[in-house]
Amino acid sequence: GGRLTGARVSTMSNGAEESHRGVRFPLSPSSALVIQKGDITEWFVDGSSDAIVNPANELMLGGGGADGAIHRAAGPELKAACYSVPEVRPGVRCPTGEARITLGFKLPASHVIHTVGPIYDVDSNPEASLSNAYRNSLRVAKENDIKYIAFPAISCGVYRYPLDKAASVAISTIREFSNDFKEVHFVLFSDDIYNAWLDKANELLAGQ
Ligand code: AR6
Repeated sequence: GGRLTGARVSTMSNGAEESHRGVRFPLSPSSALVIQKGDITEWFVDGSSDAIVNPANELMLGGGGADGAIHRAAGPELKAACYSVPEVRPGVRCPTGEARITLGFKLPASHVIHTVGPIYDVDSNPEASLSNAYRNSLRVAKENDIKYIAFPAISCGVYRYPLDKAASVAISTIREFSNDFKEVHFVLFSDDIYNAWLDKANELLAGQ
């Protein structure tokens, strides 16, 4: 599970709390951002309405990276559910910056929110597109009464978004929803991304 219960916790001078589960930054009295290393396909919060976010492509029928791992872990029902999402134009089920929700099937999380980040070198406004991908994922989650949500580093793999810039967009967009979720998690696959996110959160959220 992704929750911090039972963890050994130490409070840092900027108000963040660190434990073996990652680092927790308060966003409001009832909400926190949690940054942790790990595999997003394993993330869930016991007994709660939870969702993981899938960094997909516009066709929404699977791919490499986290998308491939999520589809493998969810089983073939996920691809069938994605196939049922109507195309908005040929080959496009989810335009860049938008989000769609399905169930999680064999995943431990109950829902998957599929979003499409920008291809950094191709998109005419990658910052706006990445911000929209986070914002629309959170909107769809809110509409579905999800209280715990986990993101990977959208666009930071195959789509080659620079890590420091991506961390800045991710954390500042999540801040817009500081009263809407109990916990927003980043589950990050590698040390370089985890460290980029922690540095940015310390810069943007210190002492809140
Ligand atoms: N858990 C958490 N993070 C992961 C996992 C995992 N299991 N696997 C990879 N990552 P990417 P994008 C990290 O490439 O850049 C797909 O083919 C990875 O290290 O998955 O948005 C889609 O179908 C990286 O930091 O997504 C699209 O065509 C981050 O997740 C395209 O790739 C995102 O990397 C989307 O590219």
